Amino acid sequence: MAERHVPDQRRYDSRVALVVVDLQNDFADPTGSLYVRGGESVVSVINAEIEAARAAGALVVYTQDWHPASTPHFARDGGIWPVHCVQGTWGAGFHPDLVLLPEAPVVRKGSGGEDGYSGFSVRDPRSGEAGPTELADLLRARGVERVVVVGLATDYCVKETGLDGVRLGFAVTVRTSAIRAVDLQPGDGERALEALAEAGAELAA
Ligand code: VGL
Ligand code: ZN
Repeated sequence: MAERHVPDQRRYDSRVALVVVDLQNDFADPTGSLYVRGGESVVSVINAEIEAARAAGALVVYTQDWHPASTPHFARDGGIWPVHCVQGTWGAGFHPDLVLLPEAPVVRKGSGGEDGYSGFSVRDPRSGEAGPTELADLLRARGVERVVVVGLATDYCVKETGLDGVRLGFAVTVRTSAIRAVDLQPGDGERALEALAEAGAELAA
């Protein structure tokens, strides 16, 4: 059963940002190369959330997994994932039903061949070297104190974005009705939520 989702406009004001994680065809379309089961079903939930944020004057930011054609993130180049979200391809594009606010920033991660699980940082899978994306600066410049995280996938990019958000000093809310898990191992999604709660993120349906 899907959880009931109530877009709550009271959650949003100018110190809150809604971060929409990787609502891209390869994850959200059943024919996508790294389809996350139920991914398409969060789009309408997220659209309602975007509208609530917009109406309250909260910033909306979209992230995109944005890989080069060849990267050690992909199994064929030594990593673990099927080829997905290659820059400029259909799979990397936003799901066609997702509401895109024209003025909203888009943060692309992984474009230099790094793993980009978190919207806040990227990491070279070979050297382990990590570096920030523009997301934290962008939020701080606007006085954002809390991020509401929605999107795909619970056990990778949603989890790492939420954990990084906490580490960087933001209050973090994860909306559990607006996320779905890859679940490479059964229970990965549940364990991700436990890790987020343990780190201090708020879990809200
Ligand atoms: C993701 C696996 C590989 C995600 C990205 O967006 O959660 N998962 N790359
Ligand atoms: Zn990826």
